[in-house]
Amino acid sequence: MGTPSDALEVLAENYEFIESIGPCLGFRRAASVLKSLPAPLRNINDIEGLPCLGPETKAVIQDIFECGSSSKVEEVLTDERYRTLKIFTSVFGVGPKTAEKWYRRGLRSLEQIVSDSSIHLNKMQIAGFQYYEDISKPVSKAEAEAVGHIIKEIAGCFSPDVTMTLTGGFRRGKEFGHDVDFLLTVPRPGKEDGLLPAVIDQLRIQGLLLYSDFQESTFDLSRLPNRRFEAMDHFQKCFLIVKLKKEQVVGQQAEQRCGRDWKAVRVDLVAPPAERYAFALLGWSGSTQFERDLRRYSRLERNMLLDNHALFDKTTCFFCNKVIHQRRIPMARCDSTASAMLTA
Ligand code: DCP
Ligand code: MG
Repeated sequence: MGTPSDALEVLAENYEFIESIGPCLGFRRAASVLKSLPAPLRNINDIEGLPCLGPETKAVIQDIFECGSSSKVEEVLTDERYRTLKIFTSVFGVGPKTAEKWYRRGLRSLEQIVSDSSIHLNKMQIAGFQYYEDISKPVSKAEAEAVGHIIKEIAGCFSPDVTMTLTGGFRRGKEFGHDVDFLLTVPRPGKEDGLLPAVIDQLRIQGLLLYSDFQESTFDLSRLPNRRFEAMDHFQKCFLIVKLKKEQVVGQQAEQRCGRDWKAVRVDLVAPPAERYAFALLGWSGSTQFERDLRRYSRLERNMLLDNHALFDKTTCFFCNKVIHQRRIPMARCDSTASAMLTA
């Protein structure tokens, strides 16, 4: 089963599949606490004084130390529904809701899905199945860097002063990831709008584009912050599958696959305006749990709102710096700014 944090991740995922968000987040947070320890737990006494570990979590860890595994976790791992949803959600473009729908129709394997003509797959899911063998395998750091060289070269032709950063798990020092995330921008305001379309076009011309889902920017600072936190930011972005040739990877880590000399790799590109780059970089560096805790800390401890676009001080107007006396919605703007915006 692996480590106690792996066990807690299994329980979190199972709760995610049944859309039970509270327990899901509780187990995820506990797993993060264990992962952040300087050394692995050696016995049950090591958890004394650790934050965010509730009684259920403690019971799971205790079972692991006393019996070698947790019966609660074993039960989940052998549960047909959990196992099936885990397989279905491993396909790019398939979330828990779709997986659940397929499960309810009695489907249990990926083969059954692709051979069932009554199932309508969207463009993303078709690509997910088409390149499943490659994109369900981890991407190595060398592969991520090789993708980075290709994108940087193309983006550099669009604008020589492009800034590009490898984000996500690789920025946190991970050796493997499920995809490769990059942030790109150019200094001249507005010019970033043309950046991702140019990169996508050039990848297509070079025969390296296997799939692309481009999303226009809906970023408008005057409409932020939102009252409800949104998982996705409003910057221009694209979700891609690119062809990475074996010879492009330093050390040739990509072994020959089925006689092919390339591997399909999932790549996310995000292009915020240069003046928003720092916030976007913070938001895309992760981990998801760290981002969640950072936003929570901003809100509860600092009376501020943090998202991928900005840090809003709830006590002063974000636009003119005047003190806001009354807590109002939308927050972070004073009455005069709010009415100026309404009449604009
Ligand atoms: N992110 C977030 N909230 C989400 C999804 C993502 O804050 N709901 C942020 C944190 C992630 C980053 O975006 O670290 C990149 O998303 P990925 O899903 O690619 O996650 P990682 O790169 O961390 O993991 P992996 O190594 O599996 O790609
Ligand atoms: Mg990633």
